[in-house]
Amino acid sequence: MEETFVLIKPDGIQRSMVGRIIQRLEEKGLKLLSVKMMRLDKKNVEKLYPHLVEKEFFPRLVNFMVAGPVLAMVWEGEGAVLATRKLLGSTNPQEASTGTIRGDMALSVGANLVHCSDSLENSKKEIDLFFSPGEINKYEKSTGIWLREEPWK
Ligand code: IDP
Ligand code: MG
Repeated sequence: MEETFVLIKPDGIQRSMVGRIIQRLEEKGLKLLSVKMMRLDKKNVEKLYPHLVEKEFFPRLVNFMVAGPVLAMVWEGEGAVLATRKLLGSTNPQEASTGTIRGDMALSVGANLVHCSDSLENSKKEIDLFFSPGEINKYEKSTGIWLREEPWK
């Protein structure tokens, strides 16, 4: 089972999209293991986006990410990292397919509602940035077996 890190950005909170975003992830069959509302600072954003710190737009990205509270979450499921990337859609909402969260609910690359990890390796790093091991709730769901092809096994 994979775990992935998902963060609803300040625009998602301000636009009251929290419920809808969580619903999409739940509908897919992913399981919520932890959730934390917080206010990011510049250091958090640098650690979340180390590959972008040299970009011309990075100062704007920081300003945006610290502009209001965010919702950090850990989700679990089979192939959870790629499944969540696909649910979110392309980085630029203008290019994201209809049916994806960014494709359906956003218009601008600078305000694309939600972050998720892009690899299993990065998911572990990002979860560690925001959660301690004791904050991750591992538990069984009675419906979980029906997400598998052979639930009786
Ligand atoms: P991702 O969020 O789809 O993983 P990344 O390339 O990791 O995409 O970029 C992180 C975030 O930085 C994006 O979600 C977006 O908010 C912002 N970003 C990326 N590229 C641009 C850009 O060209 N202009 C403005 N913001 C950008
Ligand atoms: Mg990324």
